[in-house]
Amino acid sequence: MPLLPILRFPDPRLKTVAAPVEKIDDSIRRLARDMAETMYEAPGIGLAATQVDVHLRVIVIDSSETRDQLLVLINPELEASEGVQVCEEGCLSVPGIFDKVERAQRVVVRYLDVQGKRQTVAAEGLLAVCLQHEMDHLEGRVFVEHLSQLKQTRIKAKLAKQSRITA
Ligand code: GNR
Ligand code: NI
Repeated sequence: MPLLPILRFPDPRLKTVAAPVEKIDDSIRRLARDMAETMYEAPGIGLAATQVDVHLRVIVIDSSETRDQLLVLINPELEASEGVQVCEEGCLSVPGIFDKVERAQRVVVRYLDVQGKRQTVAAEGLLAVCLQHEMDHLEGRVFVEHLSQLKQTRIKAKLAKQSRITA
């Protein structure tokens, strides 16, 4: 199975708002499989289709220590959220950059699984952070956009310098 190339911030394609999946067929299941493989290989704890330049509402997440709790969420919707937590976040689209972001402590998310069955996940802590981080990607938002303009400018400069070195 192919690994998918991941878009890097500030690629304007990361700003695309993803469209709902209309029909969960083999092409969607293949996309989810390829995204999961790409996430595990990276390694990361989540990946949104937006990051692999597919603008459909599909997310894969595995925030378990054992890397055996894959969640595939299609058309996820935030049903409830409460509390506040601050977590140091990173993003596969913003390599080498980590900073604190404020998020809800607990969320309830409704979604369709790869069989098209309605599911609900209630999460707190890191899984709740990851769900919010991935749902942001589907709205065209990257975590650094929660930071100050000054930090965003510095991050763009640092990433531009990195890509000159690695080019
Ligand atoms: O791998 C990832 N780690 C992470 C750590 C803290 C908060 C969020 C994340 S998600 C990130 C993978 C990614 O970029 N998903 O979009
Ligand atoms: Ni990310």
